[in-house]
Amino acid sequence: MDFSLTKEQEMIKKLAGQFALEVLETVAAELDESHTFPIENFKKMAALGFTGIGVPREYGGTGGGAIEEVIAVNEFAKKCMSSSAILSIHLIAPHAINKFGNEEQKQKYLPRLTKGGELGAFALTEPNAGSDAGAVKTVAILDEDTNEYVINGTKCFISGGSRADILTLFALTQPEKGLKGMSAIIIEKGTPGFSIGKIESKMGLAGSETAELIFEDCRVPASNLLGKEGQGFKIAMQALDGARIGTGAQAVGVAEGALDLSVKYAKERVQFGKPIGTLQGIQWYIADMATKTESAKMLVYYAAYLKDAGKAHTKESAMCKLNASENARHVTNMALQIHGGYGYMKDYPLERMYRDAKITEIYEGTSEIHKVVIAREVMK
Ligand code: COS
Repeated sequence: MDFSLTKEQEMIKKLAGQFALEVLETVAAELDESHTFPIENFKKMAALGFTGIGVPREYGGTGGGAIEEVIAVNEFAKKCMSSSAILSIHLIAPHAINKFGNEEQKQKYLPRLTKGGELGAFALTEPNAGSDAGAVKTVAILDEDTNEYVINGTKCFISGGSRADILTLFALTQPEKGLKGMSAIIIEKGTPGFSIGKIESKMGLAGSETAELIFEDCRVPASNLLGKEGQGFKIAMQALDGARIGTGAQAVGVAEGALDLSVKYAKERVQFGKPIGTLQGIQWYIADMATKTESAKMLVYYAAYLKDAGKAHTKESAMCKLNASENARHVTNMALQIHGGYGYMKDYPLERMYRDAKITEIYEGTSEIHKVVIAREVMK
């Protein structure tokens, strides 16, 4: 068993770490304060090849797979969770098109979503279809005269949805069949009948815009169907199996960032005449944080390895996301505690990291849903 990274993976780690330090960290607090989506930084990610990870070079991507995605997302999250979420969530669209799209769709959309710097989004959730993703009500009915789908419905909580250029939308093409009548459709920004509704004000992850998307008699060519009619739910589930590894990588990253800051602070902060890091109470915190983070990381890498090896990874992706997200909440909480009053102040990044970490227990499927998925897989 070899745990070392390849030369190329080491290079990605170095580049991502440098970019996170020099570009992402400098704006992290400001994005959080101003609730601004860092579109310019997203373009820079594209120029460096991060937005094409997992997409073959012939379609404008940078190759690699889940391991490379984990490395980049993880490095970004150490410094700015919003930016890491933006990359991780963006990648769902090109990965879904790469896996389920036909040749024409791949050639049309992938170069734009990779080196082209266009943003992708994944539009599944609706007001009454959150954990119960199969309860989607948005419809896409084929108009046989024009060979277009006519889409009507509302999506909510769509990360990056207000900024996305190309979205994978999940809608019922045969509503009478329920989730078996769900299909995946590619839709572009600016399509008549597609508008942006409410932009949410959130507890954390403020740099990643979360939006309501409204479809009113929105027409898209039938050729935008991704995969086959009725395959939509399975496409969504498989896309989430991959995306949850990315969320695990975000969670590990924010925990590592919080641990790094805590170690530094514990060495520098003097109380009772000595650095607080010499106190056993603080050392126990640090030991717990490091152990939780390292074990979470192992599970994330294992799930990524399985995905890249083309092996089943539904269970491991759910496990790594469940474990890493709960760990991130614990670790950022302990880090905040070590920093005491300073941790609670906005002058320090800990309170932001704590708020940002919380979302990893909710989006891409709640912890409770992951337990359902894991139990089903274990008891198969
Ligand atoms: N990969 C491939 N197929 C899958 C799958 C997966 N990971 N998970 C389920 N399926 C298939 C099932 O095999 C079943 O197909 P058949 O009828 O042919 O056997 C079909 O999809 C329906 O699956 P199931 O009966 O398990 O659906 P449920 O309605 O019980 O829902 C859960 C399954 C709860 C797992 C699903 O709704 C879910 O993941 N919810 C959370 C959604 C989420 O993560 N939202 C976040 C928003 S996106 S940011």
